[in-house]
Amino acid sequence: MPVVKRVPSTGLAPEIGIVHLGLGAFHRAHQAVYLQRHLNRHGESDWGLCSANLRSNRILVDQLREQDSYYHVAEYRDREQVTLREIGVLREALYVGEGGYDLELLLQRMAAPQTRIVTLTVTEKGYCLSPATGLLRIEDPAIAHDIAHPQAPRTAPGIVLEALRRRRVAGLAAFTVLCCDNMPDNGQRTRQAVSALAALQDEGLMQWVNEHVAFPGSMVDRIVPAMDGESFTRVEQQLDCHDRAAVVCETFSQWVIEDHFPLGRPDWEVEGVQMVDDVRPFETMKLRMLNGSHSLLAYVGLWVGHETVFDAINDADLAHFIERYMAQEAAPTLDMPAGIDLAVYANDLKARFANDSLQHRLGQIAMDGSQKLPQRWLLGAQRLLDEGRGLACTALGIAAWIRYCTQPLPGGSAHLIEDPLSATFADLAGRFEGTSLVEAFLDLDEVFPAALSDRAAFRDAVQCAYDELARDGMGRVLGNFAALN
Ligand code: CS2
Repeated sequence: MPVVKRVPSTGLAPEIGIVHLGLGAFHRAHQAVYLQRHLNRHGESDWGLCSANLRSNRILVDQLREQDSYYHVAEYRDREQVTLREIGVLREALYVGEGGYDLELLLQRMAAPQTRIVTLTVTEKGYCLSPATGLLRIEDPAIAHDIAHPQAPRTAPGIVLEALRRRRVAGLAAFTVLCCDNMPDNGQRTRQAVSALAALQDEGLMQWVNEHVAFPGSMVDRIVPAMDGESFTRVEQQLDCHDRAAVVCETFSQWVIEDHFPLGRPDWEVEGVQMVDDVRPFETMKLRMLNGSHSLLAYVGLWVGHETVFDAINDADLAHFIERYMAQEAAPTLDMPAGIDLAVYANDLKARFANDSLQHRLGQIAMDGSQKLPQRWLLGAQRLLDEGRGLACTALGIAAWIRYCTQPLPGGSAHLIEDPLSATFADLAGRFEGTSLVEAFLDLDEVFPAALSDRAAFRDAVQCAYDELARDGMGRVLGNFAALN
């Protein structure tokens, strides 16, 4: 049994100062924890939190309401040490999924004078932007709905915009919009989504958004696996805590934020948040080193029969492959401020992946690949090619992803492809195979920017990796990498 350190929620945050969109496990274990620490330190705070679930999981919201919005975060350093944190800063949980339910309440909260910040964790696809170009997908039915019904929005950009419209009409200053999703230049991407939608609804509103709304970027990092039956049992038995809204995560946590909050913000820096002028180097580092490795572990690891990140990183050949990817295909594409040592960062990441108390499923990471790969692998790959470097690990990852999206795993039954492009993948799998299947995937302009897919060296590398996989199988291909040095 681990040694459990308990940290109760102390203090009171009667007023809602921050509204959050995307009440998932990540938000509960990241932004809410920083706010809770702020509250515990101050005793009283006007930065109480209201969080809304925009899609699935009405059950979570009901559960939180039953618990007065209190819940626990179990931060596992390893199997021996865990901190159990009580979160009381969440004042209200709302559900805005199918049927709308609390939409009006959410919009009222966002438009209230005391709300000064709106944060978001709605996943990459929640912004309705093309992953390759970052432009608003106006053909997306949910966006089409929001254009036709601006006051009853369904998408995150639509909800933010409607709340801003109400503030403008009421003569209130705009809240600051803080994106906490894993996208490059995420503040600008969010601005792009909201502003492009405004342009299609109301020109005057678009100008007001462009002039008055701050969209600082941020880099968020904490490994927070989705909760499953086993994690709930562990919380209940090991920690003696009955809480159906609990979350399990690692001890590590990082938040780097661009310091641009016209209506003020909590003094987050005291809790270790890095407030910076430009978050982009940090975001790019995390996306290519951590998330890029995660996606490789997922598509390659599932292929050889692993289920969790822990299993995959304990496979010596796969660990070697990831080290090689980080050192030769991710780190060389990064321009970091002085003082950041990428070799140390890479080692720390490997140690985090090897945390034996997290059941972080590779299948969870493999979801939504079309939305993730551009920023994790493809932008870096362009730079590798520009500089005449090799991209064998990245090419193998892409080949493994194509196979994952179109064929059952070796020895396994067909798996569910959870991805906004899953119907397209099924269509391509039905019409093509082998070389022409790879060609068809590389022609998906939503995923592969033309600047990359037009390059013969890139296409050849992916074709070659795909052929090698078909011929030799993943185990042997990984073995070949391991033999390289
Ligand atoms: C993961 C991330 O699911 C995924 O794609 O790579 O959720 C990852 O665990 C977080 O970004 C870590 O901060």
